[in-house]
Amino acid sequence: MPVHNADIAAIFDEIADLLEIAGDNPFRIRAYRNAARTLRDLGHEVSSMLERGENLTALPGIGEDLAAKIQEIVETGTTPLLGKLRKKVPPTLTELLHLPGLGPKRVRTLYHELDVHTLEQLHRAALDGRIRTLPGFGEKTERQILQAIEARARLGGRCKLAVAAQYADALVAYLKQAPGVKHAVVAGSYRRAKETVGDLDILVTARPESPVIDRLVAYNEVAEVTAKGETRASVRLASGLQVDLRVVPEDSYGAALHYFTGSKAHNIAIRELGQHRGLKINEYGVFKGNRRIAGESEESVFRAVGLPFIPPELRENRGEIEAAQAGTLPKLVELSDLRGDLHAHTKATDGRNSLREMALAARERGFEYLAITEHSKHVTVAHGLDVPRLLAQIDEIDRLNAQLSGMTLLKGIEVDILEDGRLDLPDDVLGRLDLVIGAVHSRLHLPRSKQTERILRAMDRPYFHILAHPTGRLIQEREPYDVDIPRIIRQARQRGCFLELNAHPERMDLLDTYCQLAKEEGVLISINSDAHSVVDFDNLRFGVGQARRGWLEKDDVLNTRPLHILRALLRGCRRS
Ligand code: DGT
Ligand code: CA
Ligand code: CA
Repeated sequence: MPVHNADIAAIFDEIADLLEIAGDNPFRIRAYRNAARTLRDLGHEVSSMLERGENLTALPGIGEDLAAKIQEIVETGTTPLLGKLRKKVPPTLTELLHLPGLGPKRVRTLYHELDVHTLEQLHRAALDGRIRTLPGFGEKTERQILQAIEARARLGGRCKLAVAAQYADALVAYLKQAPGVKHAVVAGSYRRAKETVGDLDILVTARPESPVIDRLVAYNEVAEVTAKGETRASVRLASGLQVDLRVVPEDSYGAALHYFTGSKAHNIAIRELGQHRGLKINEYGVFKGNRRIAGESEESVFRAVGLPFIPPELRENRGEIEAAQAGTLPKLVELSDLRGDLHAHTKATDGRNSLREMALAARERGFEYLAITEHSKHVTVAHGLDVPRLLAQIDEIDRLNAQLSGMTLLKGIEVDILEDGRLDLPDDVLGRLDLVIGAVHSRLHLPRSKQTERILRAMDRPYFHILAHPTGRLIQEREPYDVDIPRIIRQARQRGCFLELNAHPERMDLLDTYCQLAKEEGVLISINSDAHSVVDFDNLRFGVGQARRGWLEKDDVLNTRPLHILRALLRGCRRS
């Protein structure tokens, strides 16, 4: 089985986790974490680099020792160090480490004092009220732990969209190589750009004799075949992702694509529309009696029930059918509408690339502008900027802008919103920037009224343009803060400022339904990558997907504006 960068990164992360629990040297732990990140961000497979005889130490953060470990993993699938560490600490403890509020020290205490080393045991201990009795834990921590475990259980085995995309792209390309295959596409929640997917529903059109099902079963990442028939198969990949494959004849393509794209609620509503017209709709076509009247394309299916084409992201039966009937479907924003990105980090804080590298990569993508928005000093883990370092970066941006043609760097900051709603840097400094993004990174568990008040107060400061990742949730890791988003959206409208849709795969924050609300209130959304390296701009694709699920059009999105209009809009949110 081939070893992908993601597999090696997962091993390094686990090593780092186990070292942390064992109380190892922080520098060593950091080295493994950085290497994991390097591997995940890399645009090509290290296994191919090794095949070509290239030296891995050329990669950032990879020294001799790590290069040797990578080689070992590529050759054998693992490294003895992992086995050694797993003997020292129960490997299930690493799962606990990823719960909010649980650092290595607390995980060690749970293990030694309560003999807790699995999530289930932790859940049990929290339910029994045993955790609050431990030194340094308390009732609040216990409640947090309980909530986090329950949030995780609700999400079950779902996979983040950006992660699913890595597997989907490779698998579809592979299936297309089977003889007799015409179309191969991923339908289901994936095509609707849901933030997480339960499985991949792959639809293939092929000649009846095509060996495409055998080809799927022979895929080298298949771990288990759960069903196999003439026209369908289900498998589980080594990554845990489930795949359903359906093969239909070419003339059913549209009907099958519509059916398997869903959502189920949308399908049922469309089928009812058909019934009123005396039509039967299924995955093979649209039928009047025994005669097939449509189904070769999705358009033909919609046309048969008197509707225009409805984009997949809208198919949730949340008003799209009524809008289609009324002729008021939105013309959804597209990736190519974005003229720039308003949230990015560099090496100066926790990013991986230099200012120049980020600027050149943005220009390469055809961006007209890129805002550099480092963390402020309050975020010490990210080495946030204080005033002198920010001023130095402002000068550096001025110098770079003077040299660059065709792309403008905007001077920004992702400034921390402190607990009382003040910002982490003084107004006279913020006033020198093009753009101030405010973000909550601490005290995430304030009661709803306090958390809301804190953010509203920050939005009232003289320099405040965009609220970053408004709900603070991390998919499958952390629930949103308890905060009144509708109230914040109304305040943004009054103040003329903006909300971010953060396209980082773990965030995808703002949620689609709130995007819709912002649109109704006339508050523009900025679709930002929150890039920490040049490859992160790729994530904008998923941010746009989420924006489309939120019914956003080009004009509803701040960073579709040309630079001079953007500047005017930013000036519009200044207050004396
Ligand atoms: P997921 O996988 O949980 O993220 O969500 P989906 O929407 O991909 O759901 P999935 O994989 O169970 O099924 C794929 C599509 O197949 C679904 O979106 C609509 C269609 N479908 C599945 N079951 C039914 C059904 O009972 N009735 C109808 N009308 N459509 C169905
Ligand atoms: Ca699915
Ligand atoms: Ca499925």
